[in-house]
Amino acid sequence: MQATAIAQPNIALIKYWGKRDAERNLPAVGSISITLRELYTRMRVRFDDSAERDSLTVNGVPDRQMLPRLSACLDRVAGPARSSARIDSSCNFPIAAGLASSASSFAALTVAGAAAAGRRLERGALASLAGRASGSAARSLFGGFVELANAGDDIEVGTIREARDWPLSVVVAITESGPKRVGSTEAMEISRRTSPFYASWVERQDRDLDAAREAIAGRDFPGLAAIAEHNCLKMHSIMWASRPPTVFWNAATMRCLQTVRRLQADGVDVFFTIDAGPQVKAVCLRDGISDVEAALRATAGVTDVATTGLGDGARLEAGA
Ligand code: 2P0
Repeated sequence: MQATAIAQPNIALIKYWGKRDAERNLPAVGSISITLRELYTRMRVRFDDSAERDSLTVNGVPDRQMLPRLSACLDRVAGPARSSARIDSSCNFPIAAGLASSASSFAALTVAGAAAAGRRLERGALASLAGRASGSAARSLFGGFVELANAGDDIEVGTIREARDWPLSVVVAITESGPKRVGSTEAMEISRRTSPFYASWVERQDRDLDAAREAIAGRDFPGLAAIAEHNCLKMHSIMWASRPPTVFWNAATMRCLQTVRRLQADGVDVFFTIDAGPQVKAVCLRDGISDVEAALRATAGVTDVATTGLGDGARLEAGA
């Protein structure tokens, strides 16, 4: 009746933005991500017949705001007739600030919830369930380089290259630690309804996915850098052109981009990507880590820098 799981966030190199079915939370486009190693969410789920309703703590503090989404996820994982659940979550990085905390949270919740309910599910089935709660969470079920594709009425997710085959690093530059102003789900919907660029984004995504897959297969860093930066800037352009506009960047976000450009001009293998928040993720090869860290740390407005390699998919915690 109790299980604990751990999951890491993932960073999309080819982004998911927009839904083809809001009810089932199916993405409009495929995506490719890398699962991180050092940042994590740990979730403990305990089904308890004596509890009247679900409860949640986040880093030890009771939280009501996130609870309805977590309860709905557990209903799908364990069935609506399940007992009430006590959910305890802890996270070693800022929540809801564009660092994919929902991805690691729902991936860990799905794995822990299924185990606590005694359900043995394949990883693909767990990914589908996690994806119903949060699209990007489906990718955190897998490690290394992960592709999420649309497949009929469902999604299909899997590792396309192991982390050890191409051990990239990610330096995350934190430019703001508060929660974001607009949630991804809402921003995506505004983009879909109002952005003049949305239709061409959806139409061109397969080409970007092909280019990224090929670059990953060939460990072609400049190739992956070019397509990932292009795809990221395209996603933000859609939002900038929506009504009302969604601008997740701040001045330090832009300065980090300039820092990455300067590093590239100096011959460092590095590229940037930015998600639904103001943080900048700089992806680099191991040799470049100290240069990238130092340059981002020295960038005005950067409050912290965290470096991580690539890691594994969500899993039950040993002994839990
Ligand atoms: C991604 N993002 O591919 C993209 C890039 C943010 C920017 O997936 O509505 O929390 O819960 O399915 O997964 C963040 O959105 O959205 C996201 P929902 P989610 O990583």
